[in-house]
Amino acid sequence: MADHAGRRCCLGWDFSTQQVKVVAVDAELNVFYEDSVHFDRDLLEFGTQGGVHVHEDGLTVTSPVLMWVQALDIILEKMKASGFDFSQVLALSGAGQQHGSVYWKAGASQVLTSLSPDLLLHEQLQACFSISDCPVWMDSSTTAQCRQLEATVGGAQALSCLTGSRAYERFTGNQIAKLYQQNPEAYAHTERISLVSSFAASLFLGSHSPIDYSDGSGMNLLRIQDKVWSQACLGACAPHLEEKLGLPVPSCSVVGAISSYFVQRYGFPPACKVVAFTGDNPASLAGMRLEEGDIAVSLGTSDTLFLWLQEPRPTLEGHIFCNPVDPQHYMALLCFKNGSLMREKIRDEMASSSWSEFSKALQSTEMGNSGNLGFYFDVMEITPEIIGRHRFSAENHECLRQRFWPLEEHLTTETSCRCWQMCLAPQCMS
Ligand code: XUL
Repeated sequence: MADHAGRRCCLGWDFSTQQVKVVAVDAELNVFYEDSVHFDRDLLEFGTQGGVHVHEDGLTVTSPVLMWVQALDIILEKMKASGFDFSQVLALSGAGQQHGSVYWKAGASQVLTSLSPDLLLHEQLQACFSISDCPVWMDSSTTAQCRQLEATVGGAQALSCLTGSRAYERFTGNQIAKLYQQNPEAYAHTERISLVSSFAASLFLGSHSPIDYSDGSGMNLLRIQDKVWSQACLGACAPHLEEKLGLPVPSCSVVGAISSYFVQRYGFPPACKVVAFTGDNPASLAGMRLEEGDIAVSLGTSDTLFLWLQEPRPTLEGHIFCNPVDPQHYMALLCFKNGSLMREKIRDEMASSSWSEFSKALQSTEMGNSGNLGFYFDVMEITPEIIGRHRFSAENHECLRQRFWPLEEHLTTETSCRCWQMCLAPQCMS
């Protein structure tokens, strides 16, 4: 028996881009158990890189939904094998990468409520999804749908005032619109659309778990002031969308008790509560106990900067989400796509895959690198919308520019110019 037997606890789950992770926390908030499954390393059969598949167009990015389910099976089995005392788990909740969407096929809820404890989840949920590859936050293939949505509600600023953000390619409403336009049959056969967070909660709940206000704010569909779906936005994206999304709930809601599958297979107590899962950034704001005036920077697969806000003033750059801790308040977020994967790539290319070599190279030049600057965007960046590697000398001359055709063609003249100005490229300042 593990040494934590009899220790009451809560479980926290993280369904992020590259892994699924669990922590067990006791009443004094001590983390006494941690485990993770890394998609690329531990689930080789799905062939992901960084947890995703980047499609040939360079813009479409997806992850297999059954990979996420199987990762959960693996962790739970590891916990069981290590003697983890599931009977002491009072409640669980979790976080998911934001914006990604899961499409449950008609009949899925029936399967969820009648799972056999003798089989693993992924063995029973094979036929439950109308599409096997889910669009995730790294996707930037929905520019046409974004422009349609903005046009419907009176422009980018109007959409931002309504939903907290202008239309962004990765935001779920635009992804749903693309699915509806390109694969109307799959859309018609979908009984429920979840975010990655509410999908993960649904597995534990044994039924469709609602989307929470905070993660729901990353869809371009939720009216962030009154926390209801915007009929105008729903109508612009796809028909019958409201019934496929269900009603959104506050992020701290208890959505129900754990499903009998987990009670019977792993020994969870039947009264174990499932608290709504939310997006990874809102969860970080809550977990870091941010207060008004604090700013947090998170360096991960995506780099983000976020803060607690009382009064939202949505603009054309960045996002306002409903606050996960206090539903009367808000949070602001900036997201950068070229985060840790980009840093690791440069480390591998320039410093023999070693951070200590990388640090040595950094220390070999004076701080500030004599004014020489480099910007590295191997995938289409979100803030600002730009791609390519750009290096500038102290005199503001571009010394090296690696272009990324055909993706650069995707940039409109207006956004390219805005990006160039941010990079201080002399040729664009004229
Ligand atoms: C936030 C965003 C990313 C994902 C990554 O808007 O797109 O930070 O949440 O997990």
